[in-house]
Amino acid sequence: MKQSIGKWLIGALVAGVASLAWSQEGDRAPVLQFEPLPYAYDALEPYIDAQTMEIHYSRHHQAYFNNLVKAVAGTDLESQPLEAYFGRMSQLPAAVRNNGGGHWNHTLFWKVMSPNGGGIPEGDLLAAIEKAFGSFDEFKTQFVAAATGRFGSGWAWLAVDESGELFISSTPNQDNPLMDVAEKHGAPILGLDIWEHAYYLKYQNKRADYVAAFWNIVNWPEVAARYAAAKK
Ligand code: MN3
Repeated sequence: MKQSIGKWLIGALVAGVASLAWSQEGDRAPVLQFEPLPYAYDALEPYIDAQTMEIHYSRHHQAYFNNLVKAVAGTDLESQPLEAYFGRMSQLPAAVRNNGGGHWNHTLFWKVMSPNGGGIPEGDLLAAIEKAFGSFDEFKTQFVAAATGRFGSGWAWLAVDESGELFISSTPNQDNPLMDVAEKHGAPILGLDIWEHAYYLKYQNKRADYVAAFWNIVNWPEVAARYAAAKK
C-alpha cells in the first residue's frame, strides 16, 4: 500500500512537471486537437442545414473528442496520434475505438466538404477514379450504393489501398478503413457520415436524398490533395 502511494506520488510529480514544461514551452500543441469548423454552420445550406451542422459539430463531434481525451488519459496512447494505433484497434477498449474513430472521421468529413464544392475532380484523381470504376458516374453510383446500403449507422468511404488503387467501402458505427477491424484497409480520402444525426432534421428517413445532395458540396481539391498524399 505504502509502495503504491509512493508510485502514485512519483507519477503525479512527473505528470505535473511534464504539464508545467508544456505550458512553459507553449509551442508544443497537444496531440489531440478539436479543430475549428472550416466554414460557418449555414455555409453548406441548402444541402446541409445550419441546425444540423451546429448540433453535429458542437455536440456530436465535441462529445467524441471529449470522450476520446478521457479514454486515453493516463495511457501510452495519450502522446500518440490516432493513426499510430488505428492498426491495433481490435486490442483497445471500445471507448477508444468509438471515440477515436468518431473524432478522426468527423475531422476528415468537415474538410472534404466546402461551400464552393461540387463539380467533378480533375487531374490524377479523376484519372484514378476512371481507371478504378470505369467513369466518374459509375464511381458515384457505387459510392451511393455503399452509403444507402449500410444498415444502421456508419460511413461510406473512398480510400486508397496499399498498392495505390482506389476502392469504395462502408464501415459500421465510427470504424474506418485505417482500423484493423475494417474489412478493406486503406487511407480514406473522402468520407460521408451516414448516421441519422447527420441528416435527420432536414431529410428525415430519406437518406438517399441526403447522399444525392452531398455531391454539391464535395471539396474535390481537398480529396485530390489527400489522394496525392496517400500515394506517396
Ligand atoms: Mn456524425
